[in-house]
Amino acid sequence: MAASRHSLVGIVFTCWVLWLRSGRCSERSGEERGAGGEADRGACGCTTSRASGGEAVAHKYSREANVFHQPEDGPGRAKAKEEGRQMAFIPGGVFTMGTDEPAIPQDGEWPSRRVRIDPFFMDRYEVSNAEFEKFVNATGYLTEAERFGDSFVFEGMLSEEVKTGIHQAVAVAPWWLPVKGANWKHPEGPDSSITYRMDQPVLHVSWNDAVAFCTWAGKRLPTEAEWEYSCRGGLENRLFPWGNKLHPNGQHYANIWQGEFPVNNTGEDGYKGTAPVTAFPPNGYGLYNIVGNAWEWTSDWWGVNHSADATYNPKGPPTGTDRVKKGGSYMCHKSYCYRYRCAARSQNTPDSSASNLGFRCAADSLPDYLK
Ligand SMILES: *[C@@H]1O[C@H](CO)[C@@H](O)[C@H](O)[C@H]1NC(C)=O
Ligand SMILES: *[C@@H]1O[C@H](CO)[C@@H](O)[C@H](O)[C@H]1NC(C)=O
Ligand SMILES: *[C@@H]1O[C@H](CO)[C@@H](O)[C@H](O)[C@H]1NC(C)=O
Ligand SMILES: [Ca+2]
Ligand SMILES: [Ca+2]
Repeated sequence: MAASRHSLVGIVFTCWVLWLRSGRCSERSGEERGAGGEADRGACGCTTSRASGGEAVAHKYSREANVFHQPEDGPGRAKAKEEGRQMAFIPGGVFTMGTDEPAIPQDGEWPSRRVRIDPFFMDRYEVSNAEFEKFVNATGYLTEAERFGDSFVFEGMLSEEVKTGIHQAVAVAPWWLPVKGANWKHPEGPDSSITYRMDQPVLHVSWNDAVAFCTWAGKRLPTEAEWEYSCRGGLENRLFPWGNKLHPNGQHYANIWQGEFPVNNTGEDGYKGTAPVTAFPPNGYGLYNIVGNAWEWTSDWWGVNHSADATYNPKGPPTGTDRVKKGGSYMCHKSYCYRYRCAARSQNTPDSSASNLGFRCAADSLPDYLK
């Protein structure tokens, strides 16, 4: 394994230490945000205030919310499948990128700055296993995790058999384990498969793998600015793609972690692992799962020093060691990874294929086959 691939563990470690220091914590609704001072915010956006019982209400509505957006049969299903091959038009405009109230200041979420974006197209959905398989069938492409022979997997997802075979572990971040044979076709190691998850996001793809797929599809990765602009769905200064409340009307709008992190994943949003890329309501631009479900790679190099000056189609630092990923994942909980907000960001080396990394593609104009 390349040494650079350990950066994931470094990030997890930093979070873990701060998490230990700041005490355990639970979800707060968006309205409560800002009430706490800087002092109660850990590196992971951790706070010590308690939840207000919203989870119970959310549980009541989660099935309905999910069923509504996953038509089982008939024209609704056909339409969803059709849309799966399409991209959303994102009108050009000016938006406020980042935030002046960073939940995780050291991630460089701040300052807020005005950014102009040219019109472009964005995949409505995360790239699914089925789409990635089409690419692999057509090109014979071998992902980096397949070539390296391993990838990091969340312990709670592993079988006892796989776990007993692992002797190398990261003592301070025990829930991430390097698993031999884990890759996009075997997300939890050799004894797992994607057979019944073809409509779920492809995982264990590196930045290089994502670029290869998008290029093959006549597309490209979005810049971080394009990603964040499309995440916001036309809303200004909101935490999430749909607004400021995590569970408006008690409904789940994203696949993240419910329960005590990292020991008790209750799956109140309907999913303990990944959800179909068509699950949950779309945002104002018709994008699904832009936060939650799989992390999403962007094209930019990572940097945390942003000018407050207005910019036009910014592309991040000209060079670096890590690439920006956005949107958090089904593993994210506020106590540890409050990164399922549009302004939030994190990083990985381009060759990292850690378990929850996925992507979607963007394009300046629609590829011919989609017209
Ligand atoms: C990829 O190829 C395999 C073997 O020929 C086939 O079974 C599978 O359906 C193909 N996948 C897609 C998405 O076309
Ligand atoms: C997990 O959390 C749920 C809801 O809080 C609780 O009912 C359940 O007992 C917990 N399970 C474990 C193993 O702690
Ligand atoms: C941050 O960026 C500004 C210009 O955008 C530059 O003047 C300053 O030196 C940079 N600071 C660091 C620590 O890189
Ligand atoms: Ca979930
Ligand atoms: Ca996502």
